[in-house]
Amino acid sequence: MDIKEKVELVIKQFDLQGEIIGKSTLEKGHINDTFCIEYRLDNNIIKRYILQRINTNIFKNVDELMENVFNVTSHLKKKILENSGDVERETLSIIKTRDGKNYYKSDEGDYWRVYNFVEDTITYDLVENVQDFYESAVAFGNFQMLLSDFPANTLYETIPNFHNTVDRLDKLKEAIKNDVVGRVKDVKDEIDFVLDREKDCHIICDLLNKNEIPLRVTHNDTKLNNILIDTKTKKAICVIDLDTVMPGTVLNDFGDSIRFGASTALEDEKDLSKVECSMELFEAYTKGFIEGTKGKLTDKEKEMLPMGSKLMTLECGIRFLTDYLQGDTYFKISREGHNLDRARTQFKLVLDMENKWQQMIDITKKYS
Ligand code: ADP
Ligand code: GN1
Ligand code: MG
Repeated sequence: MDIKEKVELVIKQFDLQGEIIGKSTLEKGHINDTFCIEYRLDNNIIKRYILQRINTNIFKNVDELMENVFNVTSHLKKKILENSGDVERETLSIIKTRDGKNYYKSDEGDYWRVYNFVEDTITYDLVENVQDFYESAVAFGNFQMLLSDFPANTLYETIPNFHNTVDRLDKLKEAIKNDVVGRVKDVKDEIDFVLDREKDCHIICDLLNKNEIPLRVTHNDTKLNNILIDTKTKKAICVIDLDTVMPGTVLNDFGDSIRFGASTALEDEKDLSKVECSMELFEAYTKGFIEGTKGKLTDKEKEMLPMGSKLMTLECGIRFLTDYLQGDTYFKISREGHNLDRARTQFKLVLDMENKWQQMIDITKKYS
């Protein structure tokens, strides 16, 4: 059965009304398969939904994952209502199956879920203007605060050691040793780049272990295309992709946004001369994020924001490189060498941040 036929069958399992008039694939994320399904209701109104096939190669326990998403979105809805916000637009809503479940498991063993489609929004892979990036920072900072009283002990760890940079480095070393697809010989420079920074990989893990920074409920995947921006008001209104909401550190959430959004080029740009970490964008995000977190960050957290940026970028590069060495089994690719291109942009960004280090520190101090 091809994917179109699967989609056809699967949507019948969800509690959706009306006549289906359209189906399309959304290509943004690297992990799940995402579709937009369009229905016409009896009164001629058009209603759209997001249908996703969850990547079970990565998310091993969908039941736990969906329990997390349900509990987190329920918590967010309560908070949004308290703040007189719009619950339909400011967070995801799970659409249940006809038998009242948060997801559907097909006979073939695929797991599917449906969310409300948040209309009149856009996601960016590259910042188009500084103000949008600032707005996304306020929203991600605010998201962090909305979850500050979420009971962290009720959350399942959907991907163990997700942002354990030391573990990521160990996995890279293992991939180098095994060299299953014979690519190690082609990436000596990239490997050396990482190994030269081996010590850095320990910094955030050490801070957490020594309780010098707090463990919080964090999003863990705060790239710009995981936030929906209202096309009319230009405000960042809805944080999506909640699969990795888990206990973590705010340094990673901040850093992940910087590595993706403060870059002057796409994550997979082949021409590395185009890839820089823009200090204008770094400043806008720092200002917005610190404002969005409403004074809740500790002095140590603020001090370490530049380090969070560098290490999340390095870690992401390590992950792309590892996947390249393992034969591209984790991140979706659409061309030969795609993961290597991605790894290279991350390393170029790390280098650029190192060159601009004092500037990054000064900017952070200015808003602390
Ligand atoms: P992945 O885990 O593969 O990154 P996402 O959940 O981030 O998947 O979804 C992929 C893309 O689909 C997003 O970047 C966004 O553009 C779009 N999208 C996802 N959920 C919604 C939604 N509820 N409303 C509108 N667009 C959405
Ligand atoms: C993946 O799901 P998506 O595309 O938003 C990945 C992130 C990486 C990112 C790199 C669950 O994010 O950790 O930083 O790609 N998500 C998962 O673009 O591994
Ligand atoms: Mg995503």
